[in-house]
Amino acid sequence: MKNLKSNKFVVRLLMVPMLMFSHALWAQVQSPVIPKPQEIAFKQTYFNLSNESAIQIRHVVGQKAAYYLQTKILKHTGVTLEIKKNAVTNIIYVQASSKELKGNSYQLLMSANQITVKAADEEGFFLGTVTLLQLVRNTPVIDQKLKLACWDVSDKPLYGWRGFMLDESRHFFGKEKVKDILDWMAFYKLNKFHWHLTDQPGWRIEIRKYPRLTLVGGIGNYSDPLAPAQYYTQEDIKEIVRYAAERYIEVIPEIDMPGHATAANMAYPQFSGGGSEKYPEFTFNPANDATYQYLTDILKEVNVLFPSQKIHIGADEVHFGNQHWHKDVYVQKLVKEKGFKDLKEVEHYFLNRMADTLLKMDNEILAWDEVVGSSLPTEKTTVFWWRHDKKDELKKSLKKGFKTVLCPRLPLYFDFVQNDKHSIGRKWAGGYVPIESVYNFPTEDILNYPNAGKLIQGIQANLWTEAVSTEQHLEYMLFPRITALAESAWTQPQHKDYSDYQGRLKKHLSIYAKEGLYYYDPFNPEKYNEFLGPVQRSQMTPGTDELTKQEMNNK
Ligand code: TNX
Repeated sequence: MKNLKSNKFVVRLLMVPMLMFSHALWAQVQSPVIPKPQEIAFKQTYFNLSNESAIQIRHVVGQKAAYYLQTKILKHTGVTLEIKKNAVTNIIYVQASSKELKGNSYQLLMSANQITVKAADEEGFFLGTVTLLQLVRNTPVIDQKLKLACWDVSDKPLYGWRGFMLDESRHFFGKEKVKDILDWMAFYKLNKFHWHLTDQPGWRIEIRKYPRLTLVGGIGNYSDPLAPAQYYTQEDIKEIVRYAAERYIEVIPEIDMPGHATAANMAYPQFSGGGSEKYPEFTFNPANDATYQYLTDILKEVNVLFPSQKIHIGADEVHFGNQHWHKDVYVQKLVKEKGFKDLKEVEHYFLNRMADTLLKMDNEILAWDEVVGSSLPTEKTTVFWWRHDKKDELKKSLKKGFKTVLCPRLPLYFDFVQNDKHSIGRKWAGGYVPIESVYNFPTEDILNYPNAGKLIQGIQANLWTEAVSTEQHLEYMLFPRITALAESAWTQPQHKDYSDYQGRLKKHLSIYAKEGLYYYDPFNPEKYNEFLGPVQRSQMTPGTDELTKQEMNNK
């Protein structure tokens, strides 16, 4: 008896190192998933995905996700998955959740003969499916077969606003590129596409009531003022909105006002409020009633095209080009009548009137952080904090009770360079945007501001395109920083770990290489050179230190 006991003891003793050893082996299998899920554990087994596998939909809310999975698996692996009513083995179930899964949370449970996606709603199913697709795209395909490592995943997002903004006024990229970006956004669980469609060089959205906005205002771009008109027709817009919606991405248009209006003013000069020497015809006229009718008509069309019930009305940098307001008889008359102290009050008057238009259409008001000092209704307004050097504006936004999205230049402007040696793109007093700084955002000080927990909706990266004129350069600025953005927006800070992320990132760089993307490789900066497109440094006015200084003086 005694002997038996001690034998058992020896066996146990032997098992400890054996287990430790096998555990160490398994531990080397690293999850490739970005953004990192809340919980993910390796199941020490594999699922063979092939044409013999099938999908079974156990609840109607999983239907769209199942179709997305089918088509994406075909696209990326060549494997054809059928949807079957009765299949017993080697099956992917998309099934309704047990009640405990709320909102966008999902579970992905994998074993050698079945994979189950559980969620409470359509979006949750989609997000779970995306995690599975990341596993698929990180697994080699041999003869239409994949040996998928199995994981149990339980996941939900940190923030509801996981955004990316693209400026297509400065340079126009077009539908196909935008769809490509939406695909990558979906792959990284980003869910808000902020579309900057109007600015100085070009107006890019068709408005039926005012056709000259695109026919005239669409001419030119930042590199070439005479480039033929480029813009999105209303049909194009609907196509993009639909494409995004299939990926659970909401599209938010930005119609910038009262500044950055130069292109519109080329088309309809009667609504111009003039500009400054450096920024001619930069503003809409805030003292002309007809301007409000005109802009309201425009926003009414925009509202129809975008189901998000949110319109971003810019409101940034008005002081760059409102000097003419000092001389304009109508503006001066308005100032006297209303007893305004300065042009800032004129700006607020303009904003309040445009906010009325949006609120009447049941739209939310979105604007850059210049509106923090205004009296816009806090519960209906979201402020985009972008001036990283003005943390007080962020504090004020939160203090006043504005919903707030964080998108500070440093580190969330993707038109800033990502390597000190790079020169095509912005820097701010020597500061730039390496991937690690994106990963480490938001910093603790910000998260501890009063009301931060309640009012910060999420984070967003902005890609301004003064210096970005080609698809390849766009890719270079976006990849791989988009992965750090995604993890910062999705993953709880306590689960973030830069060196673990770097391991996963390497796997994603391989996907980019396979897809032929022109990406920046932070592990091997010389791999692809900074892209030297047609825009030279001397042409990048708003990106240069010259503007930086001006901005600093003005603010
Ligand atoms: C500031 S961010 C701008 C843009 C420029 C960008 C360049 C903001 C609200 N305005 O008009 O494109 O800097 O980095």
